[in-house]
Amino acid sequence: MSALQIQPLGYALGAQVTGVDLRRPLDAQTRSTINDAWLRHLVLVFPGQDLSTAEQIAFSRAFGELDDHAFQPRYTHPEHREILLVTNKQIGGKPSDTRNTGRNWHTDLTFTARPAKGALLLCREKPPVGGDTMWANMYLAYETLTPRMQRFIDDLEAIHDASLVKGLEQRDPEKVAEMKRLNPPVAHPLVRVHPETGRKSLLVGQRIRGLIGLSDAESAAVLGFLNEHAQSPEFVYRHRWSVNDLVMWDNRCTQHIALPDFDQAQPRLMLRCSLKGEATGRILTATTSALSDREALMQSLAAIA
Ligand SMILES: O=C(O)CCC(=O)C(=O)O
Ligand SMILES: [Fe+2]
Repeated sequence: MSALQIQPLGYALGAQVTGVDLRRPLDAQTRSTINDAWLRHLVLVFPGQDLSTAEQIAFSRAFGELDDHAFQPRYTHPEHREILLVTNKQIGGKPSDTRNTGRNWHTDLTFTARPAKGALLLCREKPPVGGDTMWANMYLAYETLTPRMQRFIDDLEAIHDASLVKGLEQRDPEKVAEMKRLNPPVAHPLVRVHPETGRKSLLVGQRIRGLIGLSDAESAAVLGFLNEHAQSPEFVYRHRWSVNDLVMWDNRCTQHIALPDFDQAQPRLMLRCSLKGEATGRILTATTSALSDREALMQSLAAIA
């Protein structure tokens, strides 16, 4: 019999999972219990998991194919492309390019055609205070809109843009240029249907350039409202990290932000595996055909230049 325990951490989302040693291979029953809890609570915290890189990769693989982070060149672990280093520690004598990762509300990898299914982030070093991460429940963000507003946004598409990732100007210009080259603007539905639960959720955040079919002014007003709504404190779980916390989030129905509220002289080291998601995006190039509203698209693209 398993001693696995699941304890909610927040009303909107978040639960703590104890009584399981993630260094050991998962049996089918435990995997399925964890997956069910993940779909229900969206963010799972596994405290006290002193995992090697290989063990983190093995556990993550139980929940899907891993991304090799090819879209974010050279930000990965030197021996394991599956591990993204999110750290303010110097790498090779140079400031880390991930020291300011996740500083605005976002959903991972929406600047690619395949936003992540989820991610598993292991805390290895942390400052004595601060450096928390917040997640918000995007099912609730959608479900608390009026039916009239839901109908208005249900079939809209948003343009996600890697150049809106916050803090790019502080990173190595060569890497930033490569990241932008690899990631042209991409359109995603503003309202997503979760492939496992069938529930609708809002895909917003601060990396969106505009809404296809609306003018710039209309986009700004609608996105301004939706973003403010989606960040409502009652949709949020805020995690205060301990070393060896592994946090696993469902990226298909949440957004998150990593807070810079800590002494940057103190090391913070997080290791992330990203689960490959479904291709929901449409890369926007000048040659993209069969556009629903070509004129509005061209206007949006012109604004990017
Ligand atoms: O550093 C963190 O707490 C999270 C950063 C982030 O956004 C991510 O790893 O996806
Ligand atoms: Fe992130």
